[in-house]
Amino acid sequence: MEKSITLNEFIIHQQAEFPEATGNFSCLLHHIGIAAKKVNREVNKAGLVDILGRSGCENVQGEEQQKLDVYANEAFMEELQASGECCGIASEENEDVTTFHEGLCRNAKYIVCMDPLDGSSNIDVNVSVGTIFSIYRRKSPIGEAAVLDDFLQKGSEMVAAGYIIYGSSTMLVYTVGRGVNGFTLDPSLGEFCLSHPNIKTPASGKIYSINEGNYEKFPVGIKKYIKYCQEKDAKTNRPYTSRYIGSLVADFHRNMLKGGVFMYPSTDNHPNGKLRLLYECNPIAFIAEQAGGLAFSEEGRILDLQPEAIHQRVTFYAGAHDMVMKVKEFLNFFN
Ligand code: AHM
Ligand code: MG
Repeated sequence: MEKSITLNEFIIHQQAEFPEATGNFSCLLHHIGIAAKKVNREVNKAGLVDILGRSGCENVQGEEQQKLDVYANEAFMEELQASGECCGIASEENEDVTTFHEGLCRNAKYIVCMDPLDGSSNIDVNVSVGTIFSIYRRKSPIGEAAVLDDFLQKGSEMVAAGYIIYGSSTMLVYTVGRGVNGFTLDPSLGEFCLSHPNIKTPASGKIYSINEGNYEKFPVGIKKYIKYCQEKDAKTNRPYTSRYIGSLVADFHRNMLKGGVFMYPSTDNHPNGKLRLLYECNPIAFIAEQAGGLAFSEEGRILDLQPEAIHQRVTFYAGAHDMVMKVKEFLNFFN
């Protein structure tokens, strides 16, 4: 039987390709893998132990039970700190950044931005959710507390980005800027195994993903693009198929593998779009580009945007190269 490559083996091989690598970064990724397994365990038993949205209840040990998004936040925060390589975390769950610069983390040089459980409203109805993360090198001196500017780096400065999808199977997908690789959790081994090496997204596809309930408030170019997707045209293989889960990781992941475009434009409730630049759009954009696709907002290429705040929102269009270019064409022409 062919032996599968585990995430840890892959990380070590990848590290060997960088002669300057010290192993610190590999250690950080290793701990992200552990946190992912912990969250996976809780997501999988969510229906059984009734911890869905029940913050405030007690479990059999008399401990307070937590909502899954709170649990995921703590699991990732703990593991990142335990790695000793992370000096600061910006999380969707925390208003302010958290910094570590003493003890184990005194030499830490990495910053992590994360959404520990994205799409968590989907948990109650057994729909896929995800974790999204991005990793940067700190700008401030090692040994001191990380500062806001460490977190407000452009996406193009990212060292690595990834997501975990807790779906029909659990997958960890990440990039260090040398293509995208996907690992599926083998529950019998308790290991992430390389299942999707060097993922490349098709240049075009048939899927468009957008919450059409917000149609009235979309920019004119997006309204026209939606009509374009629905029109019949044999040459361009239209009409396209509409698919929208409402879980960014799941929607993006499907589109990346099959070919499609994900869109979250400005709406009435969210004039700048709903998704957050630091820990949703930037990491997904890095992966999209590394898979051969594109990601931009109405202000330009996502990875070129200068962040101004930790929880900043931006409009988001990501996926297959030709489809994203077409969306851009519609936006430029009509708006
Ligand atoms: P969350 O971070 O509060 O879970 O929200 C982010 C989610 C994304 O996963 C998804 O793409 C989007 O919100 C769906 O929003 P909507 O329900 O407005 O279509
Ligand atoms: Mg989110």
